[in-house]
Amino acid sequence: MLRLFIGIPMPEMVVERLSALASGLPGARWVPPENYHLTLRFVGEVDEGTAHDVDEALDYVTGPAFPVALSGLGCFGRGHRQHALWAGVAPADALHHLRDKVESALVRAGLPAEERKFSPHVTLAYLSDTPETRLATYMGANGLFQAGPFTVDRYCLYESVPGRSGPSYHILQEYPLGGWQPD
Ligand code: 2AM
Repeated sequence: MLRLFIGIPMPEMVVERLSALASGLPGARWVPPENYHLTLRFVGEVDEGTAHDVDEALDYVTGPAFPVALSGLGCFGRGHRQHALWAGVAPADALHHLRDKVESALVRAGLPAEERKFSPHVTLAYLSDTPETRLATYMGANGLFQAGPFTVDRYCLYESVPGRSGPSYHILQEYPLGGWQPD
């Protein structure tokens, strides 16, 4: 079985900016910079045949390249149950449009529809028992983070491989954007 997701890698200049945020928060398990990405669609565990179908479906999903900027930091969870720290994405219709096309292609390929709302983000850390006061201080210093805009000219099929010090993400396939478009 393969654990798959579809995402957008971050360019080097954004990786550098994001990795500069990775300190000063007790209880944070920082995502290694090589793992930074924006998830378009989580697929989960599938067999090789389904992985092949997913790849084939994505081959038909294309569109223009588009700009994206990162804007602000946020957390999933509430109060002392905050569990993930992320960089948000400035509103970008083209990103939602691409995500919708990917979603339709996967459903056509036989995968169940995604029920969760798309909330684009780049996860920076997973938190456990981070004191609320420390998180508030960190957000006060870094919460208005901005990076980009950068051009999204491809998206990727990733495999998530579990490891002792957390998962590593491998790009299995890249799908270019901005090439020739049919009328
Ligand atoms: P996260 O960054 O918010 O943790 C690989 O695990 C990617 O898929 C991560 O970006 C992760 O989101 C996302 N992911 C993991 N499990 C998921 C799930 N059950 N539903 C949606 N996205 C998931």
